Amino acid sequence: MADGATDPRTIYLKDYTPFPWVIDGVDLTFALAPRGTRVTSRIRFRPDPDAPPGPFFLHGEDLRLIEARIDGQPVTPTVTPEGLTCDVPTGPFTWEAVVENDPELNTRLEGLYLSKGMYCTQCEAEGFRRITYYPDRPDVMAVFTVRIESDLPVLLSNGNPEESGPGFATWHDPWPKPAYLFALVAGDLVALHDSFTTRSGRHVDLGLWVRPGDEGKCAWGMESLKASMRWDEEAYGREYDLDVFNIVAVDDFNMGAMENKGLNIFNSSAILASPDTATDADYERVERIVAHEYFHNWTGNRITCRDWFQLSLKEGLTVFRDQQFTGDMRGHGVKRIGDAVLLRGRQFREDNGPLAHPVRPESFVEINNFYTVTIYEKGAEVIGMLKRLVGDDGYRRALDLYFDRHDGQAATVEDWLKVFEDATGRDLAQFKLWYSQAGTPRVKVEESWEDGRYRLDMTQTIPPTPGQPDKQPMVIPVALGLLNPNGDEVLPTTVLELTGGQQSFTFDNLSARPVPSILRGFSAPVILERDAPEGEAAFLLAHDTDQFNRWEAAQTLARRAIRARLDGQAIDASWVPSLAAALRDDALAPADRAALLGLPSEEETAQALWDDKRIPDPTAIHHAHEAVRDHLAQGLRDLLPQLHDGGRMPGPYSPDAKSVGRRSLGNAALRLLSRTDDGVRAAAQFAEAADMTQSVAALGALLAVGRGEEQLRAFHDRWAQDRLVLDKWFSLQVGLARPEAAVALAQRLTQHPDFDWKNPNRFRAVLGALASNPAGFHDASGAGYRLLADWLIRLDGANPLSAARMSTAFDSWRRLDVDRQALIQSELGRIQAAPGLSRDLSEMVGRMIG
Ligand code: 0A1
Ligand code: ZN
Repeated sequence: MADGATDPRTIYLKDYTPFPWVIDGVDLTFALAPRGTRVTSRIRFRPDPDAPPGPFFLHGEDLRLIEARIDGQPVTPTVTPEGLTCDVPTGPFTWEAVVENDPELNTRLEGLYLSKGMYCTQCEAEGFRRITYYPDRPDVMAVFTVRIESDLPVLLSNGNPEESGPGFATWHDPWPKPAYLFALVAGDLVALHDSFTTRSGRHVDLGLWVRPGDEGKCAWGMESLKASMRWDEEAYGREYDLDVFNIVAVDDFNMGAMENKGLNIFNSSAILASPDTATDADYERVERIVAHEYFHNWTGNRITCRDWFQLSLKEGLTVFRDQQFTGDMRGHGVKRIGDAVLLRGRQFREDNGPLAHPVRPESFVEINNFYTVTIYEKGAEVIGMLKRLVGDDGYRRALDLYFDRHDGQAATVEDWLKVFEDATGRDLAQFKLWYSQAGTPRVKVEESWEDGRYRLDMTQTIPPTPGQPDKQPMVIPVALGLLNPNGDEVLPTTVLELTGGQQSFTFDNLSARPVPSILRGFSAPVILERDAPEGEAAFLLAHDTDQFNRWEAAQTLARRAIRARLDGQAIDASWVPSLAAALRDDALAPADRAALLGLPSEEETAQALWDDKRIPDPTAIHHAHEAVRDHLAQGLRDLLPQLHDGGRMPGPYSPDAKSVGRRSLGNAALRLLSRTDDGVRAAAQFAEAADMTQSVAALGALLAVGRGEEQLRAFHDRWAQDRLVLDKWFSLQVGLARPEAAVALAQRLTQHPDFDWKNPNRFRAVLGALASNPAGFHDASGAGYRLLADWLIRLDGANPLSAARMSTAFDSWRRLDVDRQALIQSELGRIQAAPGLSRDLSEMVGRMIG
């Protein structure tokens, strides 16, 4: 890793050694208090006959050790800031400790903390060591029994409830688990209760716990949970394995949610939804994250990771599973398009910058910095490729074997690939490079046609990344279809396996030169380089049978239009008519048509320019995108009103896929319409809106054309008491602000009485939204950089994990002009020099500076 080599705190995959003891049981008692929560632990250790002996070391951070005993006898361990060591007997022994910590002072939101009077934990990745002394590593799995003492009415932990009475409750989790899956919640909470019967007949009590007042926002989360439970049984044969499953919503949370065994804890933004407060996108996000966390019960919890280098083993696989689920629920075509947009916008950026790392990193300083789009989304892509290569049946056999062979274990990427080799007989030695080589492969395709023979010559190159100057060719599944010039498909989708640096594929007996549809379904996370002949994209937009590539053709045309504007050239006159024809095609679902209206992001344009050895100017890119939108709005003027009207639906709000699709097409049309109608339709929609989807879409359409002041005020007044909606109020205006106004606005909003910088959602709603407004953030004055750096330094003192995550906004600095580079470098230097900088943020800045 870039800077890993020089940081003495670096941890390496190659240094893995097993823990020398096995744990036969853990008993924990929590006497909860805002300050001085007492945690009493009783842990039964036994030497592991399979592991080499070593020193007895327990992790522990920011704890006050009150007393420690071994087999009942007081001991005096050697305590350091990272943990403790102690002389222990050679045989089995019982360790007991009493420690104290202060949830009220915990602003990091790792370990045990208080959020609005509610006790809550977050232990992944290394938070348990902030609760008590423990071998806090994922390969140490144990059965936990937990007693919670508190006057709060609701006391929850993992597993099944045992006893409870006034002021206490006990929980027992029969499934051995690593400490990162531990959870505890205590608060004045109310629940939506439901139940689920597994296919083998186990009755499971389901509870979704929220703060009083949020009861009305639970139904969708519960529906999503039941759908996920059913789906995992049907698609993977996986049943739930406890008597209860609880979900808790918490307002202060660093990430989306956490898969603690039997007690998932959610950022309230990822679980609460009601028609008047949540948009279609929020509903989809709730459904996806509920599924993701639930699916972890098998991929992550029953089978966990040997060490944190294997993080993608659970995350890549669980993302892949949630993608399959969402595809089944909402349509595979749109889902794949959404995933590709995310991958290109964020993962390709990461892969091609200073933070690039393999799906399985080889070193890290702070593991929290590796919960990345590469580990998650590229990790999921790697599994998608594996499935494409071995086929659906092979995939299912391999997964059955995986669950069979590794249930109850802490596994590795090697274990994972081995089940595929054993179940399918395929050699995956070369495929494994996807786990060790960082960087986005580029596949160059050239074609030739002679005597009825069509040939595709493919070349793959993988650019150098930090610490990896040279790369070997990988296995790249390239899904291909061929079309006749009349539009008929002559070769249905076929997966070509590109394994060499250069390789040719030939197709015989064709009556005419075909039109290729390459990388169908985005069959591999690569960048396709090809000089397509004139007219090909428009042809594919009209005829391709592959939904993804039909969309891709529209993207290609849009990219060309953007490029033309950037270079001061005229936009191809055939673009709008060919797009209009597709938009009129009633055979295409509204959701698919909405996707066709989406332009590539400004970030994607910047990447493409950089690939062409040009220096992207965020301001110029923004203006080119705006001009292209104006051009579209003009060209589609006659069609847009009817598309917009189609999104208006009578009756109560429903988040089903069909309704969402109609609204998304209607609102995509509205966005464009507002450029030519003085915002009249958007203002009307805002005034009439009966749900948050229509309201936010209208407000966004107004803000995007520099209007909406009055509506913004009304929106704030109406929703001043709703934290989640207020987050939207903050982020919408910053994200859509004109480039020259964005920084000043963000700055002003950080002074707003509702700006609560210690709440990660609110911090992100302002500073994250600024970073997502590239032309605003990259304002040539450097004011955006300064504002973000100021706030990162401040946030780092309270919440290093979130500060480090947000710092990635700077990771594209090398592709900017020298003036902007100098401005960012000076801000990164300023952060680096800040006194008491966290390990989290210093690692990120170090890697970015390189
Ligand atoms: N495993 C969770 C992600 C997660 C990671 C770290 C957290 O806190 C530091 C919280 C959640 C998931 O994949 O959903
Ligand atoms: Zn996950």
